[in-house]
Amino acid sequence: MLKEAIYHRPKNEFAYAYNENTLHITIRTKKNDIDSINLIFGDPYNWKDGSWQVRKKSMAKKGSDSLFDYWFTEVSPEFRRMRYGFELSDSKETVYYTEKGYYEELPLDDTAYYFCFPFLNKIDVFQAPKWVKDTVWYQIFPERFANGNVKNDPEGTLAWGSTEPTPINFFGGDFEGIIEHLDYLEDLGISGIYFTPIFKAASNHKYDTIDYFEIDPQFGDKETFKKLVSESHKRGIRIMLDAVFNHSGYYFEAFQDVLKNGEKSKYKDWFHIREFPIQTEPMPNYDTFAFTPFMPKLNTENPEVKEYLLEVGRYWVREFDIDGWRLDVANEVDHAFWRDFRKEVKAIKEDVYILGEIWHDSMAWLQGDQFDAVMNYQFTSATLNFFAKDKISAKQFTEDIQHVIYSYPKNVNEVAFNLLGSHDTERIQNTANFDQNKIKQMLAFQLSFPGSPCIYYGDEIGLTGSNDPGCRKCMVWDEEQQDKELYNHVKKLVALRKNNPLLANDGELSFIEANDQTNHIIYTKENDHELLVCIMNHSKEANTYTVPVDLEKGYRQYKDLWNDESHTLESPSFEVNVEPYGFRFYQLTK
Ligand code: ARE
Ligand code: CA
Repeated sequence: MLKEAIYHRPKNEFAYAYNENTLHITIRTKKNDIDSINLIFGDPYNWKDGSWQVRKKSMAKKGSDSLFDYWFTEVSPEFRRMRYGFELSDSKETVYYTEKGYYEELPLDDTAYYFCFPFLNKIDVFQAPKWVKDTVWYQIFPERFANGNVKNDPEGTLAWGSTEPTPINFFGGDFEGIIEHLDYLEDLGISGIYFTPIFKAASNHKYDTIDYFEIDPQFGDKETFKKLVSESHKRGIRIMLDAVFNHSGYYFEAFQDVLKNGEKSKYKDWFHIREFPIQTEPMPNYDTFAFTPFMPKLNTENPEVKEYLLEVGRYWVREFDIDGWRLDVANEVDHAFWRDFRKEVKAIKEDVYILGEIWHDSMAWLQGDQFDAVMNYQFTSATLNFFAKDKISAKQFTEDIQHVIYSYPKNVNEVAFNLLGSHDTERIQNTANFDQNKIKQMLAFQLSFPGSPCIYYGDEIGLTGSNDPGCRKCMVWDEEQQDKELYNHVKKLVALRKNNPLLANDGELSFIEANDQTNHIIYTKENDHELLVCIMNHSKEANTYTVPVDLEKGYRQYKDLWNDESHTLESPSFEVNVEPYGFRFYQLTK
């Protein structure tokens, strides 16, 4: 038993309240090292004859990444509090692991030995808006989706799609264009739109805000935006805006005032200015986003700045009824700011979704007091590495993706913003080297995975493009030039996910096969009456798989959800032949 590899902490993804009365407990051990684990637990105040009263519950090996196994169980302590330890056994020994270390015998004379979940306070339970787990997002970069009104086009606007996007060119996309195409989005079946910034700014991407309370005139006015929100809501589509609070734009009034009045400016503490006079070249002498002089970092610790930005957060929710905020460069803004931000916007609309843009481990922001989710680029990279780039094998993929899952609590994973690409990354077409079968299979994976998936505008019709700015091409509306087959594929996946909760967030996910010879994976999701079996054949050969079924659970039927074919189960397994880069979803019922 490799004790050094065993890890548990009574916090974060290892011990958390899943809901008002259930605790989830996870312990990590070296892969394939331990045979069984029991959770030993009790109420801290429950003593009898000088001995602490405990119970035992076996833990299940939930999954593994490349180095570790993860063991899991859930408990609903009667008085919402618990002390606990672990009984671990391999072929040679059984030991007890507690907060104070390892013991050969269970110490029952003092609860101070044990891990402590002091009390399950309802207010501390991580709670994201309920609608998010049933949402399929669509990301729109407003400058490039559709031009519905040439009168608001910025000077020098180019003909739609006439040339490649550059960091500075404009094509005139706007709200009227988006409203005209809401029926298209409704037909696709999506239920939320994430817009990159729409507030007044100088660039085509609008991440350099000039005025947080104004819509950029190239997109339209506030009335048109209201109409966009209400027309979307009518179609069951929620709206999320991008909040760029880490930095302002160069032409933001407060920064302009500092440029003009230097140390005398009443806004001098709104930014992080290292010395006066301010210089932008060759290097800015104030903090910025990356080293971009036209994006001065805002001092969110300054109460005036804080109040100003909190009002921005409240204003667009209160006056325009938006449903979510995506927070730009969220990890470079202080935690205290985000805690207040959450309170303020949720006080106006309880079920606003707060999504941070963080590309790295984000547990620190996902404890219930700050964000509901982060843009899950960890999911993105594992998924692209396997399905699009062929950079990793089947086994490595299932280990990498499980690593992502076991980094977070389950209620966090249910609302994770799972994307394959965005305005900051290469298009999936390019990443997959334009292989349509691989792309279709990858989309099938994304839309059968827990979380809240997002489709980047145009991916559904085969839009191409390399990294920023290449990935920001004008949407193609000429149907002759759209990949209709891909569109129908995405549409069908979205509908299937909506109609089969197991394809979304219902049930327990397990990876049951990952084979490097045949390069296939099989994963399942199961609730108390149904089992979903997903098979992905990521190889150039057709392959036949034998799917084992536990007949004792009473499964008697299986249905191919994609091809809509039902079969009766006669033996404890069934055989499936899957074409190269094909996939299957089987629903097993009793
Ligand atoms: C422009 C040029 C780029 C150039 C860049 C360098 O277009 O080609 O590389 O300048 O200065 C916005 C615009 C961009 C613009 C940028 C700066 O959309 O077009 O780029 O402003 O003017 C990190 C951050 C993450 C950030 C990405 C871009 O952590 O927050 O970098 N993403 C947001 C938005 C962007 C936006 C900004 C921030 C600024 O989504 O669109 O850019 O408001 C690794 C790292 C990550 C890193 C990621 C991507 O995985 O771990 O931390 O993200 O790569 O680089
Ligand atoms: Ca326009």
